Amino acid sequence: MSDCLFCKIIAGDIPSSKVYEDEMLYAFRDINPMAPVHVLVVPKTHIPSADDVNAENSAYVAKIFEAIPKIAASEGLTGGYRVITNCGEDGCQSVKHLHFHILGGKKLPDQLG
Ligand code: DGP
Repeated sequence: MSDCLFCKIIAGDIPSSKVYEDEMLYAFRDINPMAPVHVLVVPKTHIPSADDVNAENSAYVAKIFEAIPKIAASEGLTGGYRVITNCGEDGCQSVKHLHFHILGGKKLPDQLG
């Protein structure tokens, strides 16, 4: 989608710090890290949010969840990590392209803010 920030990052039109890439997904460092390791994983097709996952596009989500343990291992997250997707207005989703945050590298708070 031409006006989507993450589509522009995937296309290389906006620079990013790449962590992992394959034919279906792209992973890069969050510009505003909330933990020592903060990686965003996005599908290489424009899915607006988790609310838009369906039988036609769920293979992207499956591939993302296959990649997450590899990314976590390559980032040294041996003690565990958190995977988050914010969805919609109440979920405080700011970028309307499905993305999964991988957060780790320290003991994370166990409460929602
Ligand atoms: P969310 O609030 O779940 O929609 O998270 C969007 C994340 O995207 C937020 O943690 C900051 C990150 N972000 C926003 N713009 C950019 C950017 O231009 N580059 C990178 N690397 N991350 C961005």
